[in-house]
Amino acid sequence: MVRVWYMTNDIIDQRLENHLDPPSYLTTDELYKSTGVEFFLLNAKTYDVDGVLDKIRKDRGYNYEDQITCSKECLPDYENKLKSFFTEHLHTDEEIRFIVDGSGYFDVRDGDDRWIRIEVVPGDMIVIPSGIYHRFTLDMKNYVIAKRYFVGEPVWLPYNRPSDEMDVRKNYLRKLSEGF
Ligand code: KMT
Ligand code: NI
Repeated sequence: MVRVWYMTNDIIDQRLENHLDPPSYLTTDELYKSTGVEFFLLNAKTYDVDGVLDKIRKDRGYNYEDQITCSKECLPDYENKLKSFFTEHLHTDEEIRFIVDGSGYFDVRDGDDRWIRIEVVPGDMIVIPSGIYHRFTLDMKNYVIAKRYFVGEPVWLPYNRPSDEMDVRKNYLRKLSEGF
């Protein structure tokens, strides 16, 4: 079961869960309604043969795929990359990740600017809409392998907050106000 919760603003270690006191969880439906983030639960053992991932890729036109390993040993420029992943930013396109090993946390802002933390584990596919402020961190295991998808030529460029003047941000806020 995917776990999604509101975060405390008092972060001592970004790799911990950082719950409110008491913890306050959301369902994936509530997550979608308050952020537009989509979530698919796939089978981590059979995804390459069961056709579910293939169907999502075809339906959504994800014609680009690669794989990223985030660990001290495997990710070039590890410290700086992790710092930029955790710096609040947005993109001009969706950020689509399918977790195949390890785990981590995607944090997204809701319409009231509260941080929502989404735990990702093998079999989880997350689609973060263009124009939403977000960030990513590893957890205490310091290890994740994710497949990345894209429509067309990939653009991974982050635009750090504030980027409120960008059309993609304005479009996101319009969709949020219309309920997606
Ligand atoms: C990103 O863009 O934040 C990442 O690719 C993080 C690693 S994928 C879980
Ligand atoms: Ni990003």
